[in-house]
Amino acid sequence: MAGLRFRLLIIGKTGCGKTTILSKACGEDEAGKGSESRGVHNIEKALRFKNNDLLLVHDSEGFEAGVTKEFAVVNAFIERRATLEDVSERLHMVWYCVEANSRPLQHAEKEFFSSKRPVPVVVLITKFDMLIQDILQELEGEEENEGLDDDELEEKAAQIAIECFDENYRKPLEALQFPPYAIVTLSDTHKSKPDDSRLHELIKQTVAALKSANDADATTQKREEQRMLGDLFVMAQTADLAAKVELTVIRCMGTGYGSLGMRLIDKKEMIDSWNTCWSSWKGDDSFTWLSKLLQKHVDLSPRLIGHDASPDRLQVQRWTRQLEMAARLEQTVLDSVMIMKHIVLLDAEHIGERAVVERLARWYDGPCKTAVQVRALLMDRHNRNPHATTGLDPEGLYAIIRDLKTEVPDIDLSVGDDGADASQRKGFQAKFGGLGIKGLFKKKDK
Ligand SMILES: Nc1nc2c(ncn2[C@@H]2O[C@H](COP(=O)(O)OP(=O)(O)OP(=O)(O)O)[C@@H](O)[C@H]2O)c(=O)[nH]1
Ligand SMILES: [Mg+2]
Repeated sequence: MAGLRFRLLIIGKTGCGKTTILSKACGEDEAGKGSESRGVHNIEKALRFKNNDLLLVHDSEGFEAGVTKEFAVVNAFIERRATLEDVSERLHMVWYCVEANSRPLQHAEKEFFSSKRPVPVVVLITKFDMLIQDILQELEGEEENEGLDDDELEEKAAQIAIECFDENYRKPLEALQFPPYAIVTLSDTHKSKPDDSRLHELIKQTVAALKSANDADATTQKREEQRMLGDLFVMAQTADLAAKVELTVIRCMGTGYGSLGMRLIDKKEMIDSWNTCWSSWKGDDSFTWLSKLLQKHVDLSPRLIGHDASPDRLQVQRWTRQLEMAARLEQTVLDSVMIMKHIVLLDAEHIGERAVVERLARWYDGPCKTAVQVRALLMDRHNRNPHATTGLDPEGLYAIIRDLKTEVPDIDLSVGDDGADASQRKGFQAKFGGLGIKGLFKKKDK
């Protein structure tokens, strides 16, 4: 996969929210133009993103209704790009954006989905929050709603918006000759901390669309290629951390169970799966440094299941030897991804601050409650079947940490003499949201 970039085309009318979605799902536009260059795009010129070497995005040229020139440009682009033999030049995915409103499906959509496309397409119904707002305003003016309080009114509006989506978009789109793989509604994408923008659903459906793009008679090589593209997209996207965690667990376990023993997991493989988070480090010895740091606080930690000094040593002695080895490997995988998750939440821009990362890893290995929980969950699973000779499958292993809440470090992670700088502080706040980050930026003791 080395050097390969995921190539995405995003189309939709001017102002429907394309640039905003890209800023959340792909990172910051390298040219830093944001929404300034609205409406004017050259579809051939791929956008790149800061600290993200895995993604190229083509933006449509103010794609408007049906038979216009732009429609022909987009069509020709897809036809040519999506059928290229060379996977690095090929178009891998189309996001077709439609702004939510109460109008029925437009001619452009009907036309677009009336021909077979040689590439998976997902429809994004954007600004769904605005549709709800419009409906809410109408409801507020209606006599029959006078007895409802604000929450009840909002709930009613949301319900009507979903019905409207079903009638105006989902059903008509699904009835077209070559419907999109999936239709995802997006809300409040422009807000820095939306309650639920559903961007993670967009990531999930995009990956599913890639994996399902094979015909029944697709060759093994083709299937493998699509699977690889799905993984590449998960690494490249910046909107769904859980997807990165899952992929990392699966990839680590894929290489881990071949020969049980005191084998350590492949840290490079693991760090690679978080690629966008580390790309700003490229070119120096960061990978080696991070690998060693993880080994020290994971593979060589006395927290490891089966350690002589651990209080549940007796329980583990009832297990088969193979199960003990498997459980230890599982714990190293989960500990590593949990540390990585915390590092990412620190803010990718500042991962270069080694002192901060090291302090965080030490915290995980010490007072962090998540680490204790991970170990307890694994112990519980295996105590149920101590005679097993194999450990958990990757999905089962991921399920152990899927619902764990992110624990915010309550230690001093500040950098430099004056504590964290303002931009780092902002990064933490954006990522951790309202999780109570007080105490993160205590000034360093002099
Ligand atoms: N209410 C609401 N507004 C949004 C949402 N997403 C984007 N916007 C706003 O819509 C406006 C247009 O968004 P852009 O992302 O620039 O749209 P675009 O499709 O890239 O537009 P062009 O580049 O001109 O084609 C901006 O003012 C955004 O803040 C959303 O989910 N809800
Ligand atoms: Mg734009």
